[in-house]
Amino acid sequence: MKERIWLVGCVLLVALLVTACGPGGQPGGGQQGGPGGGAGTVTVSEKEWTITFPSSTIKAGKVTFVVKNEGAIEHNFVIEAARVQIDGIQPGQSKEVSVELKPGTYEVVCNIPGHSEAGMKTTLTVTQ
Ligand SMILES: [Cu+2]
Repeated sequence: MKERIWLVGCVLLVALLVTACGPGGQPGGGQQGGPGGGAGTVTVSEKEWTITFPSSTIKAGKVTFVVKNEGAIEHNFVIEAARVQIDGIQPGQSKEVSVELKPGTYEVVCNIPGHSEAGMKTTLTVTQ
């Protein structure tokens, strides 16, 4: 009987966590498609030591990156080939940048010394 209560408790907890995330909690769906093509808004998560995109492939055109620092220290968001640079994103803070992306492969990094080497480096593929 005791185990059963535990089980119910766990199920409730999971349900609660899922609900807490709510709509939009799950970053992107990949099908946001803003006006005039493009990927619309793409929410990027940064923390030690990863940069996470909802999808490693997005559509060319106008895109707004909303970069959220979910880590404990400051991070930057840099896509050199697209002339994108956001400096000084503090823990818990979000900053955004809009850019027109052409098809290609872009390297995305946090350019604070040591961070990309530690893993804050990823590749974004932009398709036609
Ligand atoms: Cu960093």
